[in-house]
Amino acid sequence: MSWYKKIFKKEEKESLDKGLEKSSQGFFDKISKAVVGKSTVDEDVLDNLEEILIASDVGASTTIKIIERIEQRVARDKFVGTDELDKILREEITGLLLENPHAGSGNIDETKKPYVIMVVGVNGVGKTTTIGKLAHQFKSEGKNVVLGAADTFRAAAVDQLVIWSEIVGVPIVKQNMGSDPASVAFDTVQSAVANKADVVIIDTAGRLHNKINLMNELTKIKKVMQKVIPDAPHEILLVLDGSTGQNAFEQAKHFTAATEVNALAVTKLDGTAKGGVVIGISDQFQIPVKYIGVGEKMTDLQLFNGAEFVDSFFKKR
Ligand SMILES: Nc1nc2c(ncn2[C@@H]2O[C@H](COP(=O)(O)OP(=O)(O)OP(=O)(O)O)[C@@H](O)[C@H]2O)c(=O)[nH]1
Ligand SMILES: [Mg+2]
Repeated sequence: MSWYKKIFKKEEKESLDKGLEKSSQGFFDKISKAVVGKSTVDEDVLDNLEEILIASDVGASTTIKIIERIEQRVARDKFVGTDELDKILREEITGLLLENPHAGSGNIDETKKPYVIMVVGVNGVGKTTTIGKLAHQFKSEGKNVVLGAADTFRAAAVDQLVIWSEIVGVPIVKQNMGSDPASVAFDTVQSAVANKADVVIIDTAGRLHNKINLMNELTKIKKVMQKVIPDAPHEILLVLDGSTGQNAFEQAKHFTAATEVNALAVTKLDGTAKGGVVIGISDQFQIPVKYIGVGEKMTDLQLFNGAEFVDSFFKKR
């Protein structure tokens, strides 16, 4: 089941529409203003459009790419009217997203058993919440999940993951606060192997990319897990808070330089007008945006689907 072929269930689509409400509203208001009094897409309209995309947190280089594509389209199909602009824009952005690397078929590589996911990111971006949501998703697909509480840094961190494990109903491996995160990760994968689990999800402490010790700690966690499963972790999922806009780009830049991140999750898209950040992040990093967070509930995590995303982003309110 490829991500772009996956048919969204009605509830999923509604939750995506709702999650992107603020982003799409701002976007449309601005586009309508940009074309007022214009009958064709000329230099002026393109300049305005460029500003709008930048203001929507799509990012400079992705914006330039999109504008160039629109310019080519307009040159080809002479006298394109402004009423067609949103259709063209939608098509070009969708096309761009489809060209970028995507999550491939399904959620995880089922030939890896257990499939080990290590979740990383700066403080407060939504790592632990995303783990709870993921555990719920995997469990509802009939998979056996084990959580590892390798954020031993903060007193409340282990408790928070314990609560999620209880809500979702999956086992958790933990030690005391302050213990070695690598040791927790080791115990977790060992227990997962012994219990023939399908998926392991390891929570880690939030860290800034410029704190060398903490970044090195991730390498240590990885190495220790590899003593049990040589090719673990199969997924290093970097969680980014979409509501921080350009800051999320910066975090992605630094983390991807320091660790082998191979999947991204962009959270908190509900309640922000900065949803365009997903378009830019998907385009800028050769790493698939795999998940998006559209709320705080267990069910508020979606597999990212470029076409559905653009459709919701362009929804007239
Ligand atoms: N609205 C909304 N809130 C979210 C989403 N994802 C996470 N949150 C909230 O963001 C806050 C921080 O989430 P956590 O999961 O604790 O973040 P974390 O990265 O584990 O934080 P640290 O462990 O401190 O590094 C919580 O209040 C979550 O409920 C989302 O998609 N939408
Ligand atoms: Mg956490």
